[in-house]
Amino acid sequence: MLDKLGDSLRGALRKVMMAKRIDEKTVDEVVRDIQRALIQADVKISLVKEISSKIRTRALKEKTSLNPRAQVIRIVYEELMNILGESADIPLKRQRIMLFGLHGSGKTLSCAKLARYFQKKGLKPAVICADVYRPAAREQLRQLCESINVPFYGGGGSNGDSGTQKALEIVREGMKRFEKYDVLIVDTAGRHALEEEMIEELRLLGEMVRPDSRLLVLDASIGQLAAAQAKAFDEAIGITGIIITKMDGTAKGGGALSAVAEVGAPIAFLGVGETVEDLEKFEPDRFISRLLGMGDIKSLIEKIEESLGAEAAEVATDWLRGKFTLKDLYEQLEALRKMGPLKQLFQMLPFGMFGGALGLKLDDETFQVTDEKLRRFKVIMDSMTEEELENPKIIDRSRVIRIAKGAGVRTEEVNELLRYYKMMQKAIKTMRGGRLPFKLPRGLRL
Ligand SMILES: Nc1nc2c(ncn2[C@@H]2O[C@H](COP(=O)(O)OP(=O)(O)OP(=O)(O)O)[C@@H](O)[C@H]2O)c(=O)[nH]1
Ligand SMILES: [Mg+2]
Repeated sequence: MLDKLGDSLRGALRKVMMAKRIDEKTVDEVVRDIQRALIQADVKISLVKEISSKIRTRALKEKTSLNPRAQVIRIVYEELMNILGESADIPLKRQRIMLFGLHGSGKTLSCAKLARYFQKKGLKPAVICADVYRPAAREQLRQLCESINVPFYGGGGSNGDSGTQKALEIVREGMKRFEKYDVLIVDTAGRHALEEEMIEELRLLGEMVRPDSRLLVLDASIGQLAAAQAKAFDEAIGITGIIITKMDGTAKGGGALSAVAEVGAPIAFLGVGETVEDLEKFEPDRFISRLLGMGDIKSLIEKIEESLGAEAAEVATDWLRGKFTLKDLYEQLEALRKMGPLKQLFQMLPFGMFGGALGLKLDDETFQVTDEKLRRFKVIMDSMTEEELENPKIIDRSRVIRIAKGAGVRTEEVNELLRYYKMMQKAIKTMRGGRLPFKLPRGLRL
C-alpha cells in the first residue's frame, strides 16, 4: 500500500541515517525529497509547503539530547502525523453501521470486509443490502456474505414499490430478522453524483436504521477531491467516519488521506485489496510508522499472534516489554525452539531499516540454536551466580574464567554465549525502540 510514497520517504530517511552530519545542506536535501514524495502522492501543494518548512525549521533549530539523525527522523514522523488527523473510533460492541458513497466507490465490498472484521473480533455481524437499483448488487453482496458465513438479507422478489420505499421495506425487515446479531451493516445504493434523490433516500434510511456510525466510502484514487466529497456528504447527511478504499491501487492515497484530514473527517478504515480480508483499521501512528519502515510493537505482536499463535506472541511480548536477562534468554530460546518459529519471528521484525545500521547479521546460523548449543549454554549458565544471570553486565574477564572452569568449557564458549546474549538484547532493544527510532538505546547509532 502506498508503496511509492513509502519508498520515497524511506529513501529520504535513509539519507538522514547515512549523512555524516546533519547540517543545512543535508536537511534541505531531505526536505526536498520529502516534498517530492508527498506531491507525487497528490498531497496538496500548500500543505506540502507548510509541512516541509516546519520540518526544515525544526530540524535546524530544535536541540535535544537525541542523536541528531534520530531527531530529524522524529520530526518527520511527527509532522507527517500532524497531517493525518485523528482516526474514527469504531468500538467492538453491539452497533449499527450504515455505508454510503458514490457509485463504484467500494461500498458493497467494504460491507463484507467490515462484517469479516467484526467476525474476526468475535462479534456476530449481519448484513442488509438496501441497494434496490442494480439487480446485481444484491447478488454480489449475498455471495460475499456467503463466503464468510455471515447472514444476509436483501429482500424477496419484486414488488411494485418505488426504489426508496422498497429499500426502506428491506431494511425494516432485515432489522427485524437480525435483531439478535451484534453488528448490523447496511449497504446502500450509489449514484454518480450527490443528487437530491440519493440524499433523501439516505436520510430516510438513516432515520430508520439510526446507525451508530455513518461511514462514507471514498475511492482513494480521487486524491485531493476526497475533501470536497467528504464535506458535501457531511453537510447533506452527516458522517461519523470515512472508509478510504483502493489504497492498494493508486498513487494518490496520500492526497485522499491528507485531504479528508484537513476537512476534519476522521478515517475509520482503509480498503487495501479486493478480498474480504483486505481491510485495515486506520491508526495514524501505525500507518506512518509503517510508511517510514519502522514497524511498531502493536502490529508486530498482532502479526506474530496471527501467524504463529498466541503462545509465541506471549513469549515475544515478554521479550519486548520486560527486561531481558541471561535467564530469559535461556527460557525463551527453549520455548521458541520448541515452537520453532525463531527465524520467522525475526523475519517479521523491522530490521529492514536498522539491521545494517546495527551491524547485525541475522543469518541462518543465528537461528540455529541446536539442542547441543542449548545444552552447553545451560551448563555454562548453571555455573553462573544468580547475580550474574540477572545482570550479565558484571561478567568481566575474571568471572568468565571462573565460569568456564566451573562449567568445564573453554572461555571462548562462555564468550560466545555472552555475545549471543548481547546480540539478542540489542535486537530486542531495537524492536522496543522500533516504533520510533529515537527510542533506541544509548550507544546505538543510527
Ligand atoms: N483493489 C481494490 N479494489 C476494491 C477495493 N474496494 C473495492 N474495490 C473494487 O471496486 C469495485 C467496486 O466495488 P463495490 O463494492 O461494488 O462498489 P460500490 O460502491 O458498492 O458500487 P455501487 O454499488 O455500484 O455503487 C469492485 O470491483 C471492487 O472489487 C479495494 O480496497 N481495493
Ligand atoms: Mg454496491
